[in-house]
Amino acid sequence: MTKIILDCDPGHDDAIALFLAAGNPDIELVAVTTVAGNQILEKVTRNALAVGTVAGISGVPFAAGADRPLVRQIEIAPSIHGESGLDGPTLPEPTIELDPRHAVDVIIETVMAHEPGEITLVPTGVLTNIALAVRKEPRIVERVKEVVLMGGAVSGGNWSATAEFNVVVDPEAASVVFNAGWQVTMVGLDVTHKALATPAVLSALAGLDTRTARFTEQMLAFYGSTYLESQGFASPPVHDPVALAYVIDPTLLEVRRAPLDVELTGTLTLGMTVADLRRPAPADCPTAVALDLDVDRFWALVLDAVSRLP
Ligand code: PIR
Ligand code: CA
Repeated sequence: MTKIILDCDPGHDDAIALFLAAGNPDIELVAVTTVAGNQILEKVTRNALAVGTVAGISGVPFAAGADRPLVRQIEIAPSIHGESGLDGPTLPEPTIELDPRHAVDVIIETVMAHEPGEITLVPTGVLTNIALAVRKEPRIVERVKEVVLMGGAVSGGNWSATAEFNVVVDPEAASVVFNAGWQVTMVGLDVTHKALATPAVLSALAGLDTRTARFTEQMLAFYGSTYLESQGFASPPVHDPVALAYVIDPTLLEVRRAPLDVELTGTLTLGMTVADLRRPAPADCPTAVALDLDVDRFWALVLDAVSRLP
């Protein structure tokens, strides 16, 4: 069993990551924290509670975190995720109650209450909460097992020509996370753009007669239409569960250790993630980047998790 904290901004693909966490038998979800990103904090937090309710999650703290980046203006992505941040399905009235603590305190308290090497952080949104947690309690750095995040890209971008949304919206936070000294694996667009919800995936989903599967179908119908319209994808990339899939089964991804940093002063390249792949990484290099994905086994894992949920 791997214990994870999912720090997210649901978000259609964050919701599917939450389903994977809830339905996979090898993952123990110990906390869900939210951060402003795909939509404002209030909306993504509401969505997290509703999605957790669909999945039948109970006994897991859900806590709201940062409502804006460390330094920059907030940016949101309604062109992809809609006005609610999770347009498409009808959201149930949440039965999960929001934890009164700040997400940053939930992250710190959860990590410090577990043994060293027990908790894996899986950020699937902007990295503000994680950076704040490192600054508030630096001892989490050596206590966390590893950080496996969805964000960045070895090559290209989606929010600009050179930058990915989760990194460029709060690049200073990404800098803190990449340079903290803990093990960081960046699962970026290079691999998540292969995790496409194709017609074959949609029909497999349609074969699972559960409310979570129907909810997922409704999400993907909306998310597919916005991805087609705004980025010309025939099938939408389902980014966030790929990071968690790596935690569940590292053989699903090809990952290479490499020095990694983020551009904080560029004009055309603000938020660009730079991995140095020129030569084998030094032995003590704590960062790694994902380069390839076993697409069929990834979807089998996601569908299996969804099939186990209500
Ligand atoms: C996806 C996202 C933001 C913008 C676009 N265009 C597409 C969200 C996803 O939730 C994912 O975590 C990450 N940010 C992909 O860039
Ligand atoms: Ca996300």
